[in-house]
Amino acid sequence: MTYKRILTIQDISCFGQCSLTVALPIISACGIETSIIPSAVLSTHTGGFKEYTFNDLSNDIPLIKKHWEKEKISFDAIYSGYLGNIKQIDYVIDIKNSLLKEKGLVIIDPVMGDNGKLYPAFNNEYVQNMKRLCAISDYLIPNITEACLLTNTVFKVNYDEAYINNLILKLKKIGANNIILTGVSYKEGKVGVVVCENNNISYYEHERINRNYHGTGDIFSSSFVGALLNNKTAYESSQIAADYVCECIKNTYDDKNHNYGVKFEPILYKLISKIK
Ligand code: PXL
Repeated sequence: MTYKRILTIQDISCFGQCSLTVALPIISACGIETSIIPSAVLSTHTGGFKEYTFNDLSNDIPLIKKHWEKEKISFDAIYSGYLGNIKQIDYVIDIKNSLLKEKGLVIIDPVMGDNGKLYPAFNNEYVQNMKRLCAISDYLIPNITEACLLTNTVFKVNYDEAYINNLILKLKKIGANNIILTGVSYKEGKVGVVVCENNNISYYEHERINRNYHGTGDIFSSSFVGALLNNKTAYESSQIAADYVCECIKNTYDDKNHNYGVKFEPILYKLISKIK
């Protein structure tokens, strides 16, 4: 059996069940050696908490890269999520060029916003620079908000298949290879993932659970990555990841005190059973 090594670059939100505190356990549980570069350390995520701390770790990134180059450390895949600033976008591109194995995979979740709005830390300049990172992706995993920001498209709550296909087309023009567009809903009570894999577009639809939690995008992407590196197709990986996110929301729904993230840990075994 092959044993793969991935590098994931995103922030550590010390409390809040998102970014590295979900990516590391999920990808590791999928049987992949998981190295990390924390882009920043925050006391919590930026959704719903006030006065969070933010310690930018940008200066460490080139030093870590230099050390790893000397040690001849390389990766089968690189997966980036929430980044702290524009400089870090260039660092991820640089790391891809120096530490990714030949034929290694680049998976980019262009974390910038949701529900039609940018997250508080970002601005238009960041969005413009994010396009350069998306251009080198083998797999790009935006939600509709991020897809609109990246393609200068007006965000719509109600849309049709033509609108979604146009978003996919525009993302391909930016240079993304395969696209996994999350949160696409054509019917009341349903939501799903549009997957453009090797230029074929398919759609995985499932039930919509009417509650939004932070970190579910990171859980989707991390589960997707875990499945993909276990040789599932992008469609299969999307299906597995979407089902797991639904299970995580259901596992949290009844606990009114738990609103900052989802309780993914007790049901990690459900994810693994679909992958192995
Ligand atoms: O889940 C995405 C995410 C990651 N990291 C931080 C965030 C968010 C979303 O708000 O604030 C710090």
